[in-house]
Amino acid sequence: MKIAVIGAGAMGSLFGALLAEAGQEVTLLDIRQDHVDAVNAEGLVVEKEGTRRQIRIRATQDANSVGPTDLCIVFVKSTQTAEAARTVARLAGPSAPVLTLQNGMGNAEALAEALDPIRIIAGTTSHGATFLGPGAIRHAGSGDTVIGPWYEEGTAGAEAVAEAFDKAGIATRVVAEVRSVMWAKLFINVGINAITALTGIKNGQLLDLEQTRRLSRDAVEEAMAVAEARGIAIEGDPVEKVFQVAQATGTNRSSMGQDVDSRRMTEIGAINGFIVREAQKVRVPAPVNQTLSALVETLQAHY
Ligand code: KPL
Repeated sequence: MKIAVIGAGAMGSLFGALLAEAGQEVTLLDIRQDHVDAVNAEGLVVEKEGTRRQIRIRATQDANSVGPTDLCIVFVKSTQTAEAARTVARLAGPSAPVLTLQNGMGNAEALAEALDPIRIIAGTTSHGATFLGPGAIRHAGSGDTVIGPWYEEGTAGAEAVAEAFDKAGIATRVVAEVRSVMWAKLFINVGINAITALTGIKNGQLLDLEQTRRLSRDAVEEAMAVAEARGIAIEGDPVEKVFQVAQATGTNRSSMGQDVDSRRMTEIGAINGFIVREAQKVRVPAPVNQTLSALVETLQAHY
């Protein structure tokens, strides 16, 4: 399968490398020249639990040199999805599926504005990865990947993608109703990302103090009220799940924490900011998410 990964940060590079290692014809498309040059020169270095693999994979900054592809996987930051959608429209085969596994909400919608919506597959992944520098990532932990069609009734396109992922060691489940899975992941990001980004702590440290536990719980409960008002099915106890993920990824900095540390724009608008906008639509109060959003926006405005 000819695959393009749009956005080769930690997660895009990881998925691309695992698929390339399994024999797929993968190209990483990224704007960072130093990363592209390093990957082309030496392969992508993947560190995992003290081991180090060097995986041969093609990388480029030039979308015109890539297509037509059988599958595009979008991994850019949510702030860049609209632009990525235009790139995908140029390089993907006319009916090729387009998969988003990005954090936050609004990405599938942005892709669906530029591309035939029935091609779009959305999902979540709980693999952990950190960008170490040009040409190198750390695979911090394996997790589940869940995907499903964004609009279409059938799951045929998603099944083919899941098969390729499974062969690459990326355990993947296909569901018919992907929106509630994406909300479940959103609750996790709502409860962890902004708080860790603002305070400089690691995910696990969120559990150490009653103050951060309460903030996290309040933010997630507001998000749950919004989800309920939108008719989204909520499974299990999302607050408990947030605490479990914080524990399981305890030594990691969240992706938003890493963004703030490196003075990059964050995905706040697709996470707590998304909750604030949805809350306004359904007239549910969301003061904690509003405050977290305002603080992260202020922080990044003053880099
Ligand atoms: O998805 C994540 C992120 O950092 O964006 C979590 C699950 C919080 C892991 O760090």
